[in-house]
Amino acid sequence: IQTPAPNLSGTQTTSVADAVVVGAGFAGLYMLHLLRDKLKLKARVFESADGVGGTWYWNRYPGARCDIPSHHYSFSFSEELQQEWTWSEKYAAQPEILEYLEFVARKFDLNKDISFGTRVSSAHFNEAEQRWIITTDRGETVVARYFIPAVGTLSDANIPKFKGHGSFQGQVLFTGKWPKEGVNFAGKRVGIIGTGATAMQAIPVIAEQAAHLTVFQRTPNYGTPLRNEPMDPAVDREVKANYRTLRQQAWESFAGVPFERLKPSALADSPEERRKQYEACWEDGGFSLWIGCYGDTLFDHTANRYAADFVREKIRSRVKDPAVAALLCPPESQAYGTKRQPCETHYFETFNRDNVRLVDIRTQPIDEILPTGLRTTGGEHAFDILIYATGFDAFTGAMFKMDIRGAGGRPLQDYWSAGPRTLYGLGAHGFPNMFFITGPQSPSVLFNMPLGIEMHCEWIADCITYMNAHGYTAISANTEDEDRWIRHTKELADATLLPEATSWYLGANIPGKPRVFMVYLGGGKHYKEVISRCAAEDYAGFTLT
Ligand code: FAD
Ligand code: N01
Repeated sequence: IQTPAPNLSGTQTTSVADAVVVGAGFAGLYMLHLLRDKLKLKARVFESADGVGGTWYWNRYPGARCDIPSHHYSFSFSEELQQEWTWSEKYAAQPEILEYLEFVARKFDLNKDISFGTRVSSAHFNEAEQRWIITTDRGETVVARYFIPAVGTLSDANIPKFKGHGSFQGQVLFTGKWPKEGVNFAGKRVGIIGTGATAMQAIPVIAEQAAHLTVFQRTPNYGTPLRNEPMDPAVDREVKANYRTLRQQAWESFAGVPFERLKPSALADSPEERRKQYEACWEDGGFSLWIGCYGDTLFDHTANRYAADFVREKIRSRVKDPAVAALLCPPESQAYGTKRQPCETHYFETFNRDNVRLVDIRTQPIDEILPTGLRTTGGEHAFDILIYATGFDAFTGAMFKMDIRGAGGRPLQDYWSAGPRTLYGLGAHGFPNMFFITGPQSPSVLFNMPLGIEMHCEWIADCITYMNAHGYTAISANTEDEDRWIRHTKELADATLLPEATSWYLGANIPGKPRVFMVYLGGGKHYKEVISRCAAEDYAGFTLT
């Protein structure tokens, strides 16, 4: 299929493509493979990093690893790939996941169509030509029919600007932009701000290497053990012999990972049965206690409190100093698992070490960053290295870093000023031919992401195939269908306890961001049925022209 060069007065056209994809993580890589190798389109990918990997390129902090088993946290689209690649651990660490994605890029010869070290600065829709005009920070302009920002939901760093920001004279690090060459902590005093999933992975490893580590905690977290282990070759053989069934089970599950122990309700069990079930899930590790234990943990306050009490009891049993344990225990007012459940390895035991100190910045907030460290309202803390493990401006951060303008020159930032508006997390009204991958209002971050990414990339590829076959040049979501989907997403979220938390799911971690629950909670299986039906009904809910 040839895209004719458009005649755009006043626009410097340096190249033409059928599609431009932004980002070369799981999403950008698979999207490129489908567009180029299945649809035979000319696709260009731009990636600001100098290599593939996305999350796994940037997050090189000590302890970084996935918390969905590697056999699941991987592409399923190629049986050959599944058989060829062997994971060394149950939960792969960052270097291995990066190696895997580099392997995928080599295997499918993807690098030749990716421009690395290139940031997309803007994407404007030209209505007359029905094309996107995409510009990069290297001065390149590409004109394309389709614009697919695969920029990641968790890729835009949230670095709080405390008073004195920038004045620290030692080394400053952000976990999501960790230096490639690594960091030597030997003999160093380190301060780390944040106790989310990232910090919980990094803290135990850094504590073993540094002379001293000060942890600044605003909100304690219900971490549970990951229980990583070397890959048992027998397990690997078994999985590879039955991969199809395993993936099918994943699709049948709520979050894209099957859990064998899941029971409907914690309220239906006696206290003895409940304890047995909690202990078994605790021993399983990973997300078992969170979403693989009782179906009502995230729906019912009483069921949630049973689980929360259980985790608090475990924290107290792991931390020797009762005062420190009390600080590490989330209060009863904070429901269990309504912030994303962090999986940890010796996190709580780390606070038994002599070289680790926990500072509660909820009661004594950070006052100022100093050249030598920082000052809280309780006193000064000196260190050589300051780490921000303060998370991401999720979903919209990376999108808004680009100047995206749809029909009529309307900025996406304006259209989404009260929170993201999408149909199925795939497209937005007035932004024709722009597709999101794991966008807001899709299962996205509450689903096994490589599988969710595959589902979206395949839907997009099928949609483009359909448009070409029927001679359509543009597709855009209908406003009323967006309204319906947004309402439905909100209703589902409101039926759970999740919107109670001040989490990044709601944008609550970013000052001034609208508080809108951005994840579709109807489960991956149901969601897949919804978007498949939409496609089967000639993309009902979208207008094709
Ligand atoms: P990303 O991997 O974020 O890739 C987006 C890419 O877009 C980046 O490389 C970025 O540089 C590039 N980009 C952004 N803006 C621009 C621009 N303007 N111009 C050019 N390039 C741009 N999910 C799970 O399901 N299970 C897990 O166990 C899990 N573990 C995680 C651990 C960590 C530490 C983090 C941060 C996330 C984790 N996630 C996990 C979520 C993870 O982000 C996804 O699983 C997946 O890697 C996302 O892939 P992606 O391609 O959509 O986005
Ligand atoms: O980010 P977070 P993350 N002053 O936002 C604190 C995935 N992931 O990078 O809770 C003081 O969860 C903030 O405090 P509070 C996973 O989806 C997966 O840890 O807002 N503190 C919190 O403690 C995860 O959910 C893995 O009170 C401030 C921390 O910084 C997502 O990525 C591993 C602050 C940020 O926690 C994000 O996790 C890592 C301020 N102004 C990440 N601002 C796996 O295991 C923020 N904080 C697979």
